[in-house]
Amino acid sequence: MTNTWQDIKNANVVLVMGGNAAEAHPCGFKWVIEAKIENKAKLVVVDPRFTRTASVADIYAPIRPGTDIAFLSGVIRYLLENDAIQHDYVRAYTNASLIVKDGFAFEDGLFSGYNEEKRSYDKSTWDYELDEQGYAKVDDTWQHPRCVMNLLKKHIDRYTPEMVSRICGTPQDKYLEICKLIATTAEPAKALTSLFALGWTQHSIGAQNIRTMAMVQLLLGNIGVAGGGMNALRGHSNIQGLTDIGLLSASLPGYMNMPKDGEVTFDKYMETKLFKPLRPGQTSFWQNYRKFFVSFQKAMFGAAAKAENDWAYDWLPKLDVDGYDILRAFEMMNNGQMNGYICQGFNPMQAFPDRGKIRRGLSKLKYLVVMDPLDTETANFWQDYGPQNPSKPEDIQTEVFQLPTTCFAEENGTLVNSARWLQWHWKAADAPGQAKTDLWIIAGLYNRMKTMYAREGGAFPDALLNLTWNYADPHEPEPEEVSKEMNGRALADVADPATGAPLLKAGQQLDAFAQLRDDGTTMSGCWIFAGSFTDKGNMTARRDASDPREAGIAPNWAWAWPANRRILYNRASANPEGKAWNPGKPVIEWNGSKWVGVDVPDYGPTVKPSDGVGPFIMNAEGVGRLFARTMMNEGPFPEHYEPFESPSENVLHPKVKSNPAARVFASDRAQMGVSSDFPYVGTTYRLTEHFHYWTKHALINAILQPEEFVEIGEVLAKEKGIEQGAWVKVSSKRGQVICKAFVTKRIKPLMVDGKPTHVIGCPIHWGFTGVARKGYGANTLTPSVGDANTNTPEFKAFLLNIEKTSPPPAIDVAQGPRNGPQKKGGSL
Ligand SMILES: Nc1nc2c(c(=O)[nH]1)N[C@H]1C(S)=C(S)[C@@H](COP(=O)(O)OP(=O)(O)OC[C@H]3O[C@@H](n4cnc5c(=O)[nH]c(N)nc54)[C@H](O)[C@@H]3O)O[C@H]1N2
Ligand SMILES: Nc1nc2c(c(=O)[nH]1)N[C@H]1C(S)=C(S)[C@@H](COP(=O)(O)OP(=O)(O)OC[C@H]3O[C@@H](n4cnc5c(=O)[nH]c(N)nc54)[C@H](O)[C@@H]3O)O[C@H]1N2
Ligand SMILES: [Mo]
Repeated sequence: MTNTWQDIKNANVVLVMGGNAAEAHPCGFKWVIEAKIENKAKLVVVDPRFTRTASVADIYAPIRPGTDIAFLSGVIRYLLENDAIQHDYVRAYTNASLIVKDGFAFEDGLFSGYNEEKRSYDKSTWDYELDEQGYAKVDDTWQHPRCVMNLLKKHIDRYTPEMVSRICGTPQDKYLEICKLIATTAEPAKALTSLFALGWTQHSIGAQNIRTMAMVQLLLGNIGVAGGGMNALRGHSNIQGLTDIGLLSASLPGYMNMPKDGEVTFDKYMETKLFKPLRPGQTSFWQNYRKFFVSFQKAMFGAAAKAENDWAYDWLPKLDVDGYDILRAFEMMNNGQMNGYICQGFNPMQAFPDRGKIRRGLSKLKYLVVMDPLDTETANFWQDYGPQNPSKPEDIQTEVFQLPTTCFAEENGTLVNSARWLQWHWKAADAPGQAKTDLWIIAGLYNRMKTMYAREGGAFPDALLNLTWNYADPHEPEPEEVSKEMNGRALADVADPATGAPLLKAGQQLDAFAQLRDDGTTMSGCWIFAGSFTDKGNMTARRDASDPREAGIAPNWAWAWPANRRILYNRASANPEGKAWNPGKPVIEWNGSKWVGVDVPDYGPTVKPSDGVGPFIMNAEGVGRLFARTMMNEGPFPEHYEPFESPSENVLHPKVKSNPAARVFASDRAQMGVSSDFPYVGTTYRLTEHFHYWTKHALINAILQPEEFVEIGEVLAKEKGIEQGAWVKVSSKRGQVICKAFVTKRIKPLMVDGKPTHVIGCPIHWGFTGVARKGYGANTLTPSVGDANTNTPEFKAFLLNIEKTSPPPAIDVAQGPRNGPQKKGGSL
């Protein structure tokens, strides 16, 4: 989230599109209700299904899964055509006036620079025209045909209301009603908040869905202000923390990049990191990259990371591909290129697409380690045989090690929530049985490997042997110790570079990332967390809920990265002179000598409004990007592409149907179905009553939602002769699920390009372990194709068929895997 949960109450319009907050975020959703009641906010919901969120909406519109870019591009067209943009904001705080290079082009669905063989772009034309000093050229009058504003107008011109309705199946009157309401927030004192989750991310054009909305928000002047923002409602309680500390395979902590194998030296690596400002006087904050990186290396390798060895740069792994994401890992397993796999708190048999492929991959491993408090489908993958899985358990040679762990309630630690708050939690109970903490297990693995390397040597012992491991008990580090390490501390006395005055004493915990140094005198495991655990104490354990100005900012509750800032880009809440756009809800303002307000300002108190420093301090141009330069892999502007499996042609450019840069392996392409065999659109989602694949192990949840089902509309049910509760066979090119049909009024056929299109909804929660009835799992059906930027699988739009069928033979709930052998227990 750029903003916070509490801040939602400040919105005038709440747009829930690409998610179902009332069901997936029921606690946070109270702030939407608060906005409706206290702030007279209007709630708009755009979802293929009429959800519980939709049930309290002022306007609900249906949409065909995978077509949000067309819808939102249409919104941009509407805003520009009706002059409903916040002009002063757009001029001062976006790149609308910057001039793009000659040579940039878009034709027949492709941007300039496409390489069909590699399925990727040479992005060199997707950039600004520079002047002699290396600054982007500007035309404030918006006359230049290649200024971003004019290119944008041209690009979105095709998305007329007729075209939007033709692609999305959304009735035109509903769509225009929504455009009109969204447009009201172009007023400086009005804000719209965008709440989204997987309905936008889980597509082959997922990241561009979100970008399109970010562009809408920039045009409306809704970023950085109270009640505005782009608010990703995140999933697991600590999934924000997962990305923050660099657990994605191509990242290092704090959103730094893992080195690539071409970056053979530290200097070469740094060449692409220090973004020189693209406009005069801009902050371009990543210029501090070296400080963050060197401090990270000092946290990793301590005294062994020295200037002479380039801070042990050589000890970091180098990527030979874009990243070892999960789709790639399973592709490699299937190709026999991966021997072992450690699943820590991960159940890919349930969670990843094309379950047949997941199972085949796991079957080829030599060993599989599962660290989990529960007995998962992944740990038992070898049991899941039957009609869809020809291999028998005795034919699978994979050795499975199950290491039972504690769960969050059985240990101390922090969770980072969607609002970027690090919140400490306290252990509530001892773990049962032989369960051990993840820290104990990882420490055990590390200590054993270190001993083996020290004793026997090995191909590359340096990184392992030099890893910092200064914990009081090396066999079980305390969460507090790890948190302090993430925050970072001074390794020597540090002086203020400007005045020479002493700033930090050796050993002192850092108060802020501004104190980080690139000379080896500071260390920090994750620079954005600097300030979370200082010598004053554990800031994440703070529980003061007071909110002095009722602004929706409780500055002393937990700690938010960066710098305890609650609203990102909050400089944009004030006009270029430093006065709040919305005097009723100011965030920060210039009082003549400094920045004051309810939140921690974006940058230092001495930066005057007249200095002209833009609010988007991470960007080299200092402004928000309507044209995304070289950032995205499929284009600097968003474009509508069909899902990889879709019943519709791409009416904008039939030759380029789907995202030309999306991640798809050849073997997966062969597994794509066509609409003549699979005529309906499938989508998958969660239910309030279950949390993923855990709660089927809990009796109460298993009683609330006992068994697998799919939802279909009444029209389709009638066409196919399927009664309420009938057994159906739901199939895709990759597999089939036999479950009950739930016939509902909440899913209606959509008229897409003149044809009725039916959506089949598949909740995701059932499998073959736990106490709920056994199910196949929705990912038996889903395709293995990933977004071009994030590799997030396309779980939300694919092709299905559905037929009435007789009950499957093994529905006795006391049996084990539906397709598998008898197993004791597991009855409801
Ligand atoms: N009770 C419960 N809560 C949870 C979870 C859980 O398992 N159970 N899981 C947590 C996790 S990990 C996550 S990531 C979040 C996910 O939170 P959400 O993303 O809100 O959850 P989903 O149920 O996947 O809902 C996605 C919604 O998007 C809609 N949708 C599908 N395709 C499209 C599309 O193309 N366009 C639009 N506009 N909408 C579309 C679906 O109909 C559905 O209503 O939930 C978290 N909260
Ligand atoms: N078709 C389809 N597929 C989806 C989705 C969808 O919408 N549609 N959503 C996707 C999303 S957003 C997500 S997040 C994934 C979720 O996929 P997973 O994260 O794989 O699923 P979970 O069941 O949430 O969690 C995995 C395991 O973590 C264990 N665990 C809990 N606490 C701890 C702990 O402290 N330590 C350890 N070691 N283990 C622990 C749980 O017992 C559980 O078995 O599913 C994805 N798959
Ligand atoms: Mo998630």
